[in-house]
Amino acid sequence: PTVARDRLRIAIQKSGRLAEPARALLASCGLSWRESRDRLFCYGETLPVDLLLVRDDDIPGLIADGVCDLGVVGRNVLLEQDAGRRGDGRASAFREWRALGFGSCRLALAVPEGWEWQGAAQLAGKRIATSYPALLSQWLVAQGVAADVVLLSGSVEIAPRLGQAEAICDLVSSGATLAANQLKPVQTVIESEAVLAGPIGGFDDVRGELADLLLRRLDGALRIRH
Ligand code: PRT
Ligand code: ZN
Repeated sequence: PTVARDRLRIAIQKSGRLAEPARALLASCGLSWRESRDRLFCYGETLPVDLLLVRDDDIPGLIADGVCDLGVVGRNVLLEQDAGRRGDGRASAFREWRALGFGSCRLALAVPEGWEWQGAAQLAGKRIATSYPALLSQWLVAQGVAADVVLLSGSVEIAPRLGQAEAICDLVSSGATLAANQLKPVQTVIESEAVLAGPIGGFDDVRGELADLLLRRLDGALRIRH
């Protein structure tokens, strides 16, 4: 996709945890939009910076395909999809440009409360349920542990009770969901928060200047918040 474009297109989550904070942060950078009737596309008014409202899981691929220039997504999603691509022998096609300071959580291994945790070796030969197979597999390789990764797209925390797995690897913020399922976090795989994601390189048309302007304003807005 080498078509020169004169507007910047940013993908954000349509609904969910990151939707409102992402929009509010971009608005605090002086952006405003006119919403389309289908509410999937918001046309930039104060600056030529448009929004595309999508599922968070689609954001890295939209950047890789050049459909969107930038995106706001959890680092957990970005790293998982990057690890998945590289596992398939493909090159990296997106990276983290800025950490945004909201949507904090961690991808953690959790085991039944009754286990006396002695370290990663305890997971050898066990089944671990997760929605993050590439990051979990990478972590297991780094630990030198052979375990079975059971891929579930949701409700990972009930897998041990259902007998689908002995342990899980899932996002944790307050820890209430783990506790409600008699599980305890024992190891952090990655620390996550919402990030501004973009291509590996930059843009070679006017989008480069728009992105620079946005980054300057974003850095100012992030400094004020912290
Ligand atoms: O519809 P779409 O696909 O866009 O949304 P989604 O349902 O996939 O994502 P969403 O909105 O749930 O989460 C978006 C992003 O928010 C994630 O990718 C993370 O980067 C971030 N985030 C921050 C979290 C959490 N905190 C979090 N707690 N995402 C999910 N959770 C889950 C967690 O897995 C647990 O099951 O929330 C549950 C409650 O957590 P506790 O520990 O507070 O009980
Ligand atoms: Zn999602």
